[in-house]
Amino acid sequence: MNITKQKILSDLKKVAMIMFTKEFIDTSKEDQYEIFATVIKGYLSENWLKKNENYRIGKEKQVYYFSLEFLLGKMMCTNIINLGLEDLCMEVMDELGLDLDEFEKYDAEPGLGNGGLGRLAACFLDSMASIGIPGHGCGIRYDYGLFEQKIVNGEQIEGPDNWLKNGFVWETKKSHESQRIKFYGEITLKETEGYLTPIHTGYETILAVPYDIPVVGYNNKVVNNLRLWKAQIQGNDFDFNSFNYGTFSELDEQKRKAEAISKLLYPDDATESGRLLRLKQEYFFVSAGLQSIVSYNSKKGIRPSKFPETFNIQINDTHPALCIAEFMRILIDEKKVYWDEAWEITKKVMSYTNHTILTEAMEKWEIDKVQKLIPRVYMIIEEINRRFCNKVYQKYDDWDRVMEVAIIKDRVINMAHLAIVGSHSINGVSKLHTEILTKKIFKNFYELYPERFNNKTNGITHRRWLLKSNKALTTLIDDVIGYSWKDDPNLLEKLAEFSQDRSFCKKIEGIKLENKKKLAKFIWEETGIEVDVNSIFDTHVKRMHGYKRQLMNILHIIYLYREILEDKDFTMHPKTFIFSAKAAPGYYLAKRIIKLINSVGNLVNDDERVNKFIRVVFIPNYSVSKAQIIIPGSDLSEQISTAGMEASGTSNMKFMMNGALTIGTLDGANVEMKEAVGEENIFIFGLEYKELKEIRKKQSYDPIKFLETNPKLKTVVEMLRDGTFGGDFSSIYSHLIDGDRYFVLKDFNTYLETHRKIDKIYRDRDKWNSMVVKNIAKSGYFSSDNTIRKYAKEIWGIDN
Ligand code: 26V
Repeated sequence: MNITKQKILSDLKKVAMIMFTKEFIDTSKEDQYEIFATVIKGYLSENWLKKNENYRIGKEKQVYYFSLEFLLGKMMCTNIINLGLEDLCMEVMDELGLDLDEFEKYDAEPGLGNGGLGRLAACFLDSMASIGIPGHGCGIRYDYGLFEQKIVNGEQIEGPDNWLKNGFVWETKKSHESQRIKFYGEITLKETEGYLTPIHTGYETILAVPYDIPVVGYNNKVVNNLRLWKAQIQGNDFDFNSFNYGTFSELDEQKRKAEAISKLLYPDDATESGRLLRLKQEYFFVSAGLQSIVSYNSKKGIRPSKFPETFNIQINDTHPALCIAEFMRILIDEKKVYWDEAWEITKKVMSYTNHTILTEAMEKWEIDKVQKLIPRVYMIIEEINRRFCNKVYQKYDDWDRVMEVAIIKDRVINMAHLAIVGSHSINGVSKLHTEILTKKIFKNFYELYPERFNNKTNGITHRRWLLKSNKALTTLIDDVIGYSWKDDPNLLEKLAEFSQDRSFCKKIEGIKLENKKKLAKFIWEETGIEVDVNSIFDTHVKRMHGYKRQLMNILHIIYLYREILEDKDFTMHPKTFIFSAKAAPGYYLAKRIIKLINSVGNLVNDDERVNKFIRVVFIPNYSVSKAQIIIPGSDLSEQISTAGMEASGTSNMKFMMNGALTIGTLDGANVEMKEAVGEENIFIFGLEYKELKEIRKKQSYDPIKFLETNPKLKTVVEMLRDGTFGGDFSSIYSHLIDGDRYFVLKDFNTYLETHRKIDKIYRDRDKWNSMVVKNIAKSGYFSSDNTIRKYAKEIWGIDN
């Protein structure tokens, strides 16, 4: 299709007429957005429809990425960029006197994820399409995404994220491809023709209706599919023959119950993890996705034995781990494959990615719940466990050993164990994380199946995180090294030659300043706080969690506050500390830290003796679109988790790509960032994983004793309970001195020193700029295109 300015203009006219029976220019701004987005959707639809041909389904291996979360962010602009229509659309907007940025405000934001894991899934979809891998997403179409955060009196208040309220242009409902999901009931096994056939009676059926979202590849005519399932009651229409008010209200109740399944995304939270509705969600989308994949392949005449050559299923964390048992169920009960063959097929098809080593985040389900909700699937899990345990027993002749790896123990199912036993590949998301998996968390499994374990360091898509979010930097890079880096971000490396080129470095500095101005304006609009664009923008944005140590950052700010007040000769380059973070609704400590940041902020920002040096800003309701403004406008990226606890981190890579320097611990992908850019171009501090391991083993960390030798820090900590900040922060105080498992105080001094070092280097503008350029140059290594190529080759058996 040849798209020209004229064509877009005439399509806008046509679509306006069809949708609103009006001339385009006579419609409202919001309607104009919808018309425009519909026209763009039309352009991509041709290739979307053709995807089957493109990929020669049945001949080329397909990948299905199963994930409970896809944190997509707004899609209009990235679709335009990937379709190669950016310049043309700009021209059209100019001609019509319109503004694309204004249109973007009306673009719905699917925030269907909690944080890193969901955003990674979105970056992976973008990369699979862009490098031409037939990879599709499978998830849930939640009516409500992650809660909306408001800050009232410095505290987090949660509200619903009604992201669908004005519709979502990019999706297409595919009712005719709906699937039936069975819950509850009883199973009896009946022997017929040599097979044990399960007879399922008394079950409830929920209808899973698919909504497809196009995933547009970058300039390559590929459009993949993200399929999100919505839960509905079966048979939407009422039976008017048997209609009476009694059955009507019963139906209403059933409808409400059924639709609850896809009502909302759970905020990751230990207290929520045991909820039945969450388990229902997991089985719901796993079953819908697998049934649709199998029925599609069966219709194409592909036999189960050929499934491993035809498709691969990537399990994103343990949330879709029921895939293993459900796939077995389909193969055995519906396709009549014998157990042993079905098991071999399952293992070849499935692969599992682990995203956390935090024990409280490891999914476990009580067998009573599973047995009741999905009785047949439970029987299969039991059988998988029985066979696996027998094998392990045969190998070690030691029941203790068996119990360490058992899938079912103490009447709970360990979902990670199920995922490992049923997959041919298990991967961590950074070198350090994978090492911890094989040496510690899954050590016993590594001994059993060393060949299954591998590392795939996370990545980010430069299309959203540079081309879209930092247009000025994109253009400058084009001018200096040409355009080819956009297809191959590894070529950003060419920028390294310019790290000593003063005029180039000044341009980089100029772009940063412009982005800081945009961010400053945004901060003003969001918080009413005025910030100085010449100060260092020091940014800490991610979920609020103990291990991410926002607390260490705010303690450092309190420390500076005191120094400024007490030391007449105090000086530093002014700094603006920027935070944005959502806390899980039931995570009390995290919520208190939000309150503390806001309270300290009020004190600092209102005190003229202090605010000439430091200011503190908390931007409410962190989201993908806010990240797209915050990250390009930052100078310093805070990646200060307790070593060993952040599996990878991905915002670290986004900041790097946008020319912010990192202050970080040797944790997750920071380790590899240091390797890539060299230790002189990153600010690493703090205890390493192995050192912390020793401290834990010897139990040699005593915060109270530690504070005795650090009087200044002690005063800071005491301020948490002496009323300086208004509220009661004694819970944070107690957390810090009662053997804090995140070692905040232990790493504090080196953190402080590193900030002092940064202060000095920042004043040497040439040095700083040259470090910035080196970081941008090496950031291409962390492109998710690289990551996906490795998944394709080493896990999915696809050579691209
Ligand atoms: C889950 C939970 C649930 C229970 C309460 C506490 C808690 C804390 C963390 C989590 C994490 C869930 C998995 C996750 O999002 N992991 C993140 O995955 C990213 C992509 O691989 C990775 O970059 C982050 O380091 C990792 O935390």
